[in-house]
Amino acid sequence: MFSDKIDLIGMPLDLGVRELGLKIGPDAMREVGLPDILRNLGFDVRDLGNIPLPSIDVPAKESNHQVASIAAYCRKVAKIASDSFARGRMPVYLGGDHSIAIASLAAASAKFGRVGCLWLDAHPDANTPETSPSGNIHGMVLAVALGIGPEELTRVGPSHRTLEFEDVAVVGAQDIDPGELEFVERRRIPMFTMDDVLEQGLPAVIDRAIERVTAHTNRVHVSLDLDMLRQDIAPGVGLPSQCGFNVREAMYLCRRIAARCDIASIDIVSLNPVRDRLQKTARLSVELLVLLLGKKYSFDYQRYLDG
Ligand SMILES: [Mn+2]
Repeated sequence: MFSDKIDLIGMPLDLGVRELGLKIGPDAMREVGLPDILRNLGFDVRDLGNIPLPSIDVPAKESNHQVASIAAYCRKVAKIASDSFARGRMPVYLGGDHSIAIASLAAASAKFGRVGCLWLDAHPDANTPETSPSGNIHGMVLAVALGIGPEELTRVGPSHRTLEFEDVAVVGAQDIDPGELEFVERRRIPMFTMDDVLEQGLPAVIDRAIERVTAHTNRVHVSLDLDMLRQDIAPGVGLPSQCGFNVREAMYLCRRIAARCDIASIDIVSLNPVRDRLQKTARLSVELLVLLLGKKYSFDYQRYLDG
């Protein structure tokens, strides 16, 4: 891990999908105690709060305006994160929709040069404006990071792309649009679906993904979309799925990444408290984040200790 000094950066961004509830995702993670949990585990934590969204009033379907707003917002957050890096601190981004990764990848590559990226997600987010069935930016973010997509977004980072094709791996994909499949196949991006996980086993899959993202890079950015989880354990996301990772698998995945990657920064995205039940998803997201940081925390065990 890059540093045990953590900067929590709330990004209540919902312009990439316009889904009611995403805006309060970062606060839901704070609500279950994230900053103090990390402090009690020995981390030096600064909570930079929620970075305010640009005030806009744009109809949901006018995606051009969303592109400009998302680009401006991500540029602003990337600057804040660059300051964190300059102070030797590791940014942890709390979303918000997956568009926040445009900011985090821009900041990581500005700091470390060539970075790898583990895209842990039920969706490869590899659409372009031409292929996207919904037109939602959150489904185009990985393509944008690879330099393909609306120019305003691909130019948020230090160059026209923040990732090289050979430095990316998608893990946990299950809902893949035809255009996305063509995108990842044509560019030979390893995409490990849940079927691959079933057939090859999770340890083999994650190790191959880690090998790929560490081979030519200085650091790894981990972008965790909570919709990679099964809906019964993580109902609080926009697009829940029945076939995602269970708790045991997700925890193994995070532990393995922590043990084998030199992590630059982490996104936790798609937490939607409006759809959550009894803060289940918020709690699990905190437990997974702690594992990615190389420690362990269990809400159940803590409750037992507290009597
Ligand atoms: Mn995603």
